[in-house]
Amino acid sequence: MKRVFVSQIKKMKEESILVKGWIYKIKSFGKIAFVLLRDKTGVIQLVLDDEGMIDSVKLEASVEVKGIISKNERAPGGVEIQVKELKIIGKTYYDLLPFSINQREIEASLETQLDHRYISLRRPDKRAVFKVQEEIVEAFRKYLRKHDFSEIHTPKIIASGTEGGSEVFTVNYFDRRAFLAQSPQFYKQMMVGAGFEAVFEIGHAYRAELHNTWRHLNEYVSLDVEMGFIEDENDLMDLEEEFMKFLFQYLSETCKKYLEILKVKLPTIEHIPRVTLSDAQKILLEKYNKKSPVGNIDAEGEILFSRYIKDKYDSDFVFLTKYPVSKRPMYTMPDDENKGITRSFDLIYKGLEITTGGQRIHDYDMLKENMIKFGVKPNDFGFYLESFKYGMPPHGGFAIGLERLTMKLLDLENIREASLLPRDMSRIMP
Ligand code: AMO
Repeated sequence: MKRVFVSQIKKMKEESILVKGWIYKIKSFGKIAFVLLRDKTGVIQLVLDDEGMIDSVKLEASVEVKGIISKNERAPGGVEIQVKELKIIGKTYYDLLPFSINQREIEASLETQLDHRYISLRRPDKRAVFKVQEEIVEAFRKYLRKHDFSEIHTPKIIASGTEGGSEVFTVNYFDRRAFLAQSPQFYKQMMVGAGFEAVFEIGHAYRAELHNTWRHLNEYVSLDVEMGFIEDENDLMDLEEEFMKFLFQYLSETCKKYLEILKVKLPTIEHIPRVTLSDAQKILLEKYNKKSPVGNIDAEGEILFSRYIKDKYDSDFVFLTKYPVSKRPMYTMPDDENKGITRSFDLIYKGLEITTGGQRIHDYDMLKENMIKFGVKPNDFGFYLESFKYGMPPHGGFAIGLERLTMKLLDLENIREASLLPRDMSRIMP
């Protein structure tokens, strides 16, 4: 007999079927028991009327069940299975589950849930986060492929940091020191110059940041884009804005079931306002008496400014543009109309930075000079700099943090909830 998934049962007639899954809930009345079986597609009620069978079931054991579909208005979903045969195919070896997963909420801290990810993810709502995340990645790939971007896979063991600063993990590479990539930055630029013109990458990024916060991970998934032959950074913001519109539309079509489980309603995106950093700082000072650090906006400022944008433009998103040279990496294109300013931007979503991007310096001499200005030795980035000797076109790009985007989209409180197996300062297991 062929296995039937729970989501298929509703459309079937009252016939014999085989289902497989886990025991989710047991309500036993001695001679009869109502048992919920859960598979990856949903939950169905089983009716057991054999005492031996009833005694054999244990929460979260995996089972194979043969029975007959029966419509019953009082059953969850209006349908149940009258069980004829039940076989335990995955035994359990516990006295008590680490925490109960079949109640309205899990009564365990996030840390405990993460320690037992294999159990917490058995809950449909916890898994739904990653089903939505899967579709975010799919939308990213679909959108960019449709616009003729090439998907690339660049190395994560690299010879030098890309983003400046000391937030880089060191690894032993045979008899040499190497680093874990903070971003595919140099390689995505090289691949634009190598003739692909427009590329994207979905890959892991590593940051040795000493931040144990609700919005930082030490390993995250970066959705990277790089595009050649641009006019300026506005081309990049246009691209990201169009992608976001596509994404929200795509998710509302593909993730109905998961968004419902998570009680999330997605708005449609009309237009994402663009505000210069210095204007945003002025507004924060005037409206909220909020002082900002030089050349930046802190986390509180991002939240306040998002609130202002929401009130004024009814947008959850805002591009902050034109960051100062001092706050951007050495590869960022200066703005020739504004001394000390770059052609760069951040995208803030519901009070959190989810993207950094900008136009890059594409001229060899200018890049070399800028490296020296930034106090980095051009020789240390020889392979990168070399690639600019052969007609590198004007280009730029951006990167979206997948977990941050997921977290804000689904109104989660902590970025760890949007990471299958998060890596933070105190966690490298499971
Ligand atoms: P940046 O360093 O700003 O830019 O990173 C881009 C985006 O990646 C996400 N992100 C993180 N997410 C979780 N935990 C972290 N520790 C973390 N660090 C960064 C954020 C952030 O906006 N090379 C440039 C991008 C570019 O210009 O193309 C870069 O990496 O969502």
